[in-house]
Amino acid sequence: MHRPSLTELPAFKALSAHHAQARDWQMRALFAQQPSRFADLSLEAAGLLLDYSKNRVNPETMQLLVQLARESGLEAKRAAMFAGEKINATERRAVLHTALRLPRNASLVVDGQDVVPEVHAVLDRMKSFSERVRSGSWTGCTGEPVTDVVNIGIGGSDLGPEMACRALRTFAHPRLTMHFVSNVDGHDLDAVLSKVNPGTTLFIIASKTFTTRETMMNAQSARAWFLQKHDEAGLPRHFVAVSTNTEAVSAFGIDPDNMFPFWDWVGGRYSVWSAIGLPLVLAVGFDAFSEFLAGAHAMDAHFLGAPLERNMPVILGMLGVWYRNFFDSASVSIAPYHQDLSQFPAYLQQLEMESNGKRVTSGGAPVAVATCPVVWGDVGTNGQHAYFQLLHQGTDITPVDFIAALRPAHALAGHHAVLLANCFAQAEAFMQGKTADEVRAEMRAQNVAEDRIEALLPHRVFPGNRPSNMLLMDALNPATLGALIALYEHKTFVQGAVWDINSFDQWGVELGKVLAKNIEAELAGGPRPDRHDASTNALIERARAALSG
Ligand code: G6Q
Repeated sequence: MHRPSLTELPAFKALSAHHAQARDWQMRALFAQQPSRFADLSLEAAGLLLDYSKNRVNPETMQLLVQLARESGLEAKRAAMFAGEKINATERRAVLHTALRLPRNASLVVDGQDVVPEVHAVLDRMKSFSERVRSGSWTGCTGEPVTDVVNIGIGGSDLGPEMACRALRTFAHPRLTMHFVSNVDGHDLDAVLSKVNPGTTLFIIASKTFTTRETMMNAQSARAWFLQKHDEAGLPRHFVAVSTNTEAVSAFGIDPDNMFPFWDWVGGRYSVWSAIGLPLVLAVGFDAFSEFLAGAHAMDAHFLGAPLERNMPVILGMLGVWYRNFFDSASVSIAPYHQDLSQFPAYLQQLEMESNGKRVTSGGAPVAVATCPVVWGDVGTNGQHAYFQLLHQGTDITPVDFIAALRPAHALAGHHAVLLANCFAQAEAFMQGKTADEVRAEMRAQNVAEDRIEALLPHRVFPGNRPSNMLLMDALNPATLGALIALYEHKTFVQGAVWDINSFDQWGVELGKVLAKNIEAELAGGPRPDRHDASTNALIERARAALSG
């Protein structure tokens, strides 16, 4: 699909001109002029409310942003993705995480084959396996039920299930403790192995390719650890695999009957909905996992069907484009006011930055504008006592996405109202700021001397006018979590479509992998390394000495 460079599109030019005025707008004034601003600039879908009224936009801005989405070919690209066209052109793959959440009675024919029955056949296997583990009828080699599940995987084979298991911890089976090991750093695996009992531990080796260095090394070490206590005959009760590579799974020694497959059209960072979600199914049960899929499917239906003007992923994505490309905001902060979403910023880091951290268009030309901002954040209220200072009074404008649930999943009196009060107050403070007159009045009321007031004034003024979105759900549950993740997946898609980049490959991770392999061989001994730069040679020398000593 060829299209003109982004900066040549009429809506982009119109937005550039529009921005020349918009950059001076004050949101305080926009709220004063438009009493219906909340009603006008908020919408609900799939159990989520998005309030985007605290942004530096007016109706014309929103109309131009939607026009830009249209001129970027978003609608055709969206249709191509949902239809299973090979939109990941550099890897010649379809991108069909949305097919993983289609109901059983749907149909989606790709390359002459309906993928929905295959998807549900694997779901059925995940269901029966999880029921056996949860009920205790699946026992370890000593005859005892499983108490601990260790997922060994990295990147897309780790971040999704780990984030989701934490998010839904209040729905989890009381007997099962979930662990996630990803890092090749042995401290990661060691910390888990030192806590669990081999006779009651189930390892899930999760790797799409089943060749990833970190995962294979951790899997081999876990196997060796198991074999120190039990014999080979016990392995099938304790090791299962999630992969697309049956041969490599068998070669590792895992029975293909204990392998849960998925397909090359599921990208790693979009794979929590596939068998990669097995830890989540074990933790919360198949019914809850089905609700998780249904929540995502509801967001898919909204993204496909709602007019662009009332389309949550489109609005979220285009507001991001507005700040990235017109205000030069280099980062975006994610602030979940929900402790159970503590891993959500890390999850989004991979989702957005691996997808849209690209510098060439799908046609291979340099992108004319800045692409993915840095995504970062942590739970509220913790962030307030750390880096929110920079968000309030630093020199950059960093848009913030607040995420909160109206109802808690705990019974501790009072906490939730304090949490929500802080969440809403921060968004209000970012928008309102505090003017010099307000600071003066406040300090005079406290009888502070005039010279002291003037000295402190610049430090105590908050510029305000800092944008944020508020995402609210009734409660964090499998369905709303599914919808939330799918919302950000589609937001990422929208931005990739506007920037005309391939959001589904990740060539940038390759170079370091290859170099690490070379250095690994050098660290293992052999001739002294002299083929690197002076710095790398010297570092390798030091490590060689330490490792051999
Ligand atoms: C995600 C990436 C990457 C991948 C890991 C693990 O989109 O491709 O994070 O998920 O490198 O790969 P395997 O599942 O093949 O081990």
